Amino acid sequence: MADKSAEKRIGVCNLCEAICGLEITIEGRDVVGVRGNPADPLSRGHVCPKGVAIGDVYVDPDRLRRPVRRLGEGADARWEEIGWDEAFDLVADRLAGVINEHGDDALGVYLGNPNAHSLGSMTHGTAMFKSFRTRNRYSATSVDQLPHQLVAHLMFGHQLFLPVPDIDRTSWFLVIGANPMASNGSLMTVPDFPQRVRDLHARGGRMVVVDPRRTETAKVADEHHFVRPGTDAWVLLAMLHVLTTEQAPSVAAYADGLATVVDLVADFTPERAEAMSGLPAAEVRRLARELAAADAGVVYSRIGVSAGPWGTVCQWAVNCLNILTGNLDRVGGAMFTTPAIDAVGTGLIGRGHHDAWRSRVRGLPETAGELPVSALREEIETPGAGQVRAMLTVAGNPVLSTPDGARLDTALRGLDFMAAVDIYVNETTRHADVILPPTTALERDHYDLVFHLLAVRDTARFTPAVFEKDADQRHDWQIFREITLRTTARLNRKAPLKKRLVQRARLTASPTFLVGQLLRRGSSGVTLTKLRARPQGIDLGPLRGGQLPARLPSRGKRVDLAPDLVVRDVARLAAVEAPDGDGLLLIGRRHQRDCNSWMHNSERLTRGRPRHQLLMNPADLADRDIADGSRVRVTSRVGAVEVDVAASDDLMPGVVSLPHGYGHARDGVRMGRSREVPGVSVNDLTDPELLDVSGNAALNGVPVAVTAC
Ligand SMILES: Nc1nc2c(c(=O)[nH]1)N[C@H]1C(S)=C(S)[C@@H](COP(=O)(O)OP(=O)(O)OC[C@H]3O[C@@H](n4cnc5c(=O)[nH]c(N)nc54)[C@H](O)[C@@H]3O)O[C@H]1N2
Ligand SMILES: Nc1nc2c(c(=O)[nH]1)N[C@H]1C(S)=C(S)[C@@H](COP(=O)(O)OP(=O)(O)OC[C@H]3O[C@@H](n4cnc5c(=O)[nH]c(N)nc54)[C@H](O)[C@@H]3O)O[C@H]1N2
Ligand code: SF4
Ligand SMILES: [Mo]
Repeated sequence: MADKSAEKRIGVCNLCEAICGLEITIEGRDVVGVRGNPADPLSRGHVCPKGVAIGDVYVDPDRLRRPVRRLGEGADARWEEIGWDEAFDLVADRLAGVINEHGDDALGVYLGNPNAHSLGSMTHGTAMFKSFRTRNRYSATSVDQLPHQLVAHLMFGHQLFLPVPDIDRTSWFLVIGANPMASNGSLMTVPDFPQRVRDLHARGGRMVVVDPRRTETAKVADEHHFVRPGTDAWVLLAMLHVLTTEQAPSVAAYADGLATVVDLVADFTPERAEAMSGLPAAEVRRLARELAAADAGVVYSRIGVSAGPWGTVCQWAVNCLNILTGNLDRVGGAMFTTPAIDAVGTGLIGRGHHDAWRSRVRGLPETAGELPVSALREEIETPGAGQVRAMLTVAGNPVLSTPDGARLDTALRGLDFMAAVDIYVNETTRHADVILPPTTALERDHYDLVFHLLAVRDTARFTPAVFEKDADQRHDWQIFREITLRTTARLNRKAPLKKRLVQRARLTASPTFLVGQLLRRGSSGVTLTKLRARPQGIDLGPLRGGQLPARLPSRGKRVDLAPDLVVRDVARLAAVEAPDGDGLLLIGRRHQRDCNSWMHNSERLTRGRPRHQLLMNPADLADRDIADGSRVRVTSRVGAVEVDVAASDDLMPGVVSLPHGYGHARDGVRMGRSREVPGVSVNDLTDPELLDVSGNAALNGVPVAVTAC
């Protein structure tokens, strides 16, 4: 095609939380170039290999563009394209049928990670889920950041009032259980992490990493300490112990419960932390003192800790460390964003609640209306009133992403009906009777309602769709609207007419229209017109300190340093006397070129050295007479997998690591994907019985045995 037909468009990457601005070169319907947009005030030109591959999703011949209905089962399954109207009616008939016959809770829903990255899902998906009054609501939250949300709700009064590390101005940065060099940050929207670390060093700042693996982040840090998986709580509480015993602790006048915190950590000495975690007591003391002495310091922890056995206690301790050292709400510390659309302050997202009801079979508590996904399998399989008989999954793949996925895989076969809103036939959606595929990132308008809330700088950006959708495609918000309206119309128990009319009006307004309205409710002065004129984004400046207590969402504008739930769980922690067993502990791993369980269809992302292997310390291999590169059998309480092993000094002795999101060929069926990718699913080993007090899965620190095959 002639060069002059190439056009440049500004787009955005939705493949991780860094939300990089992109400059996309297109020729007709083809993406011919993707680069970071240097004019973007947040991402400043950054792009990673995944962002460069975003066009691969758009052109992928395996991607679904029209609804499909499944004929046959398992290896014999065939998919037949059907019309949208027929698909919507079929889904609505069957969902309403199950609800009418068996009650609201007979419908289970699961929301996957890409929902957070779609505007239409935030504006319309939420309304759809509300219209189903089921208690069987599940999402990737409970294999991820649930402890962060629960702690924010308990301490600050809102589940998404989350402090963000002010990485651009801090001088001392402690990273526990996160690998932003691979993940590009999480609950910290931080495009171009590598450059920001270089800047930190140039200012004379330090970064310390605590992780059972010497990760890519550890390698660019000033120091790295190994920690035994699942034992960070002892380290963090010992740091609090040092802070509260070496100086008279004080906190801002708006915080309650300091005396309780001091009591709680009294017995958590650095020596005890060393015995549990392997991190030397002298180092624990030094880290606490350095944090206290730093001009501006911040402790940051993520999924290595939140998806561990003590995620809630750990996130609470992280907040306490930042608060007791005066670093909360302070420049260079843990700060709160001031987004143009404040989903917290405006009540767009509810403040949250906990344990208002429990799961039917195991009695696990809900949080903010969701049950732990570790309970989903048993809620499908266990007969009785409230049993899940139909499922709706949206942008999710729980067979690969939640504990004991293999059993969930089997359980899904027993459903009366399943529908999925997804762009692929994946390991989960292959069980659906109908799949409804929405448009993808390049075909839809975007304003980020979630990740501006969590960003290291306040900015606002609206990116119109790069490509217009085909007439026979649907946006996700249109799919949510149709499912909601057609299903609720078929329910025996109808909402009052007025409520239904309001619902219809809300669902009919487009996400873009709603963004305009929401912007007008804020005080930033940013409007949709201004954003359309500057698609690279509008800079609203660095994070602002000194916002508390005015911005606190809690009633009474107080911080609760010692929520009851945490106090009780610290007592449970205190009763643990010694690390149990001396077997191997399994942890997860992310790679820069992976994207949870999808994107393996992109040839440019999957080429290169294989990265699906079980990583294991050479000493642990030698102990078991296992050769580097051979095949091994990994066994846990729930299952076993066979996989290639690779020796790595980067792993702490006693720890092995597998990435999640692999293991695509199940029962010899290769799903709707044409590319073959080696590897197994780590979640065939993780255990739904291993839970944090919040109900979040403890995916890290799973006891396993490794033997030669
Ligand atoms: N052992 C272990 N397990 C883990 C983790 C771990 O660290 N270790 N991490 C956990 C975490 S943090 C997460 S977030 C979960 C993720 O787990 P899930 O959210 O369950 O799964 P994803 O792999 O993100 O799958 C997303 C699906 O959405 C589809 N999709 C992509 N874009 C769109 C879109 O725009 N619209 C729609 N409708 N569908 C789309 C893709 O085809 C894919 O099938 O995995 C968790 N599982
Ligand atoms: N390239 C890429 N980027 C991604 C994703 C992806 O799949 N690929 N997924 C996105 C999603 S959904 C999320 S939630 C974020 C997550 O972002 P991160 O939290 O940064 O995720 P990970 O890279 O898995 O880092 C977790 C780290 O915890 C360590 N760890 C494991 N167990 C323990 C423990 O017990 N204690 C301590 N201290 N550390 C431990 C692991 O070794 C690992 O280095 O990444 C996002 N970004
Ligand atoms: S860092 Fe994240 S948002 Fe940025 S290009 Fe890569 S995947 Fe996309
Ligand atoms: Mo996640």
